[in-house]
Amino acid sequence: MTTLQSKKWVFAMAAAALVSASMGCKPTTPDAASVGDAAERVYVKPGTHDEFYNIVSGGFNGQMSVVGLPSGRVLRILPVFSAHPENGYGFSEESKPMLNTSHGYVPWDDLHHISLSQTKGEHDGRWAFGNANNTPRIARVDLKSFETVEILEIPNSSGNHSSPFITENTEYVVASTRFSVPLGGDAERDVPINTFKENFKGTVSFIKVDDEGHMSIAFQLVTPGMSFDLARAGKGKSHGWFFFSTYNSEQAYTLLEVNASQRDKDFIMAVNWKKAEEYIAAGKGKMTKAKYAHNVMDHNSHIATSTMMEEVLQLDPVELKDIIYFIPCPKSPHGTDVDPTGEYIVGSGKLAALIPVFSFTKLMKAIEAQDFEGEYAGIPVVRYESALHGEVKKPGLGPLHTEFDGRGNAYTSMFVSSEVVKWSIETLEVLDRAPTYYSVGHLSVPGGPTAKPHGKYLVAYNKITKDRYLPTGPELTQSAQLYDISGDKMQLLLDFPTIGEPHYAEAIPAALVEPNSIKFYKLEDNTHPYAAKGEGQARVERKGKEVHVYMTSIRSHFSPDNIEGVKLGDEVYFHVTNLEQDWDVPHGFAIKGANTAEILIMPGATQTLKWVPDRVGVVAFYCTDFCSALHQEMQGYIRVSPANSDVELKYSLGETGPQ
Ligand code: K7E
Ligand code: CUA
Repeated sequence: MTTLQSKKWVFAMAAAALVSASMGCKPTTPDAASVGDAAERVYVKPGTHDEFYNIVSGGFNGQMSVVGLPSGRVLRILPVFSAHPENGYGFSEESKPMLNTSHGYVPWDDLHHISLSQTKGEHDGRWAFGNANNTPRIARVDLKSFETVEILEIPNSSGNHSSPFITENTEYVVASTRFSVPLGGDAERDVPINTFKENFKGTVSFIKVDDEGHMSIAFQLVTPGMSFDLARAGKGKSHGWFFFSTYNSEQAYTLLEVNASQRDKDFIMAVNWKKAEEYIAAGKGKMTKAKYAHNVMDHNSHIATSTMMEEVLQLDPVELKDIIYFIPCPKSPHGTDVDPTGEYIVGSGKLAALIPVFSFTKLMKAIEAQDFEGEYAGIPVVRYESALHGEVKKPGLGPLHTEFDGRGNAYTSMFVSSEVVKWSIETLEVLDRAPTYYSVGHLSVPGGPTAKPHGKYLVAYNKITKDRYLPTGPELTQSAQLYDISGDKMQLLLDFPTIGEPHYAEAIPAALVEPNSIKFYKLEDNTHPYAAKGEGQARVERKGKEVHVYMTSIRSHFSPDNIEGVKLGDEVYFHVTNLEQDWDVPHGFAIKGANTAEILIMPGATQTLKWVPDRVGVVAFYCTDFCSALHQEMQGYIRVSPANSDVELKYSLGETGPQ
């Protein structure tokens, strides 16, 4: 970027700020803490820990990252929907089934939103859920091991954006479709695109989460064809309801940037899921054919299995009254967010010049009084004014997402005017605004989406970085910014780079997660069929063309480390068991010519690398993780002979031949 372009950019940002100023709210420069003061507030002394875990979506990288707050240090990258070169996720034979779908193996997806499990509306530190947008799925990460342990594909969905938002006792996570498409069998799906209005439908799936965390699709609502964008569960008084933002109520199927911005208002869809449960209990709803994968990682064997599911229960909310209602919401709402009390529902219309705040109490009264302004595709539309608590006037440009601090304040991100705007939920007055650098997307306050936010900090995840860091070619790291929100004025404390492109993130007090963190897997609980639980069990077995190496690793050798009798045409499976029973001692395994990858084996676990030798010779393998002073000695050799050779299969450790 030239200086000139960079100046232009700065000018554009200034112009955006001016526009918002001319709208009647003065932008303030951040009430910046003095440098020394800010540095002290984010400084985490060597040897001490951060106060919060920030679980951050990676967007187009399909991962989550774990960041410490307030330091902004990246602690870990968690592979979820993408194969990961750091630990072999998606490459090892054990983990490959995690990325299986009804379309086959999908090694890369797009993860936008995080939901942490809750009990009674508060974080409980058990699981983090994430959504795959492109091949619709929901994943569950166990916060004891920080591993992806379950992935459920969502059938009849296309673009799983409005997902995986969660109810206050983790009864359900939801997944709704961004793109409406024709549903049903081949004949129903093979229709002209311009028959959108007649043939295209949306779906909203409610996924049951049981006490162990296991997910299953409880039911799917088939909705009018439109786009679902985001969602939040009711809580407290609105428990039992769920709110979804929608756009493209125009039902456009081409040039959406124009054609889906025609109507003055789209909708927030209110779903009474307790009502849906009543209908199901009364035997309503229809089992329909659907093909979707359910993948589970077994905790003891560390082997994932993928099961293809065949049906899903669907409900038609046009026919089954009182499950859904529409609330008009200005101009293509993006975020819809529910305040900690559950009374207020905030709609953020990306193209709107105000932020409407709806009242759950008023919504219930309006529904009871049938105070409707009409119907949309057979669903009642509540009168806007009847459900409205009030509007935040001239908040800024391009409102996207809102978080809460538990002290009666809301914080909304303004994508176009690049700022965070703090306002009072009760009076709807703008209280403060702070610039972001630049074009902010989601915000995260620790506990922000729960009934009891922890307040204290707010992180802004920005879409555009431009000049904030040293340039690294055409692509720059995305950028996050940490604000102190404990006082009346927001104070910018820290910029930090992110992994991938963060969309939503949640932050949870370290005290709810840290004490439960697993240090190693117990060898005695390892049920992997190819585990060697001691060097005495290390061996090599031939089964036709397959050679299975039951290998162990411990500081600082593999057993066996000399193998002969492998021939061209064989498939060699290295099943490596890490015998260590100590925290933070993984071993790695790499062998030349492996077309899959390397593997990294946690203490007590077994992982498998498949290797098909393609030439005769002696090939070295070695440990890739620096595990001891003699790590460089942690190696071995395998001899590969011609296909017709009669070298017999043998293996050893520490045996030397004639000198
Ligand atoms: Cu606003 Cu995908 Cu939640 Cu990004 S979405 S910012
Ligand atoms: Cu094991 Cu290095």
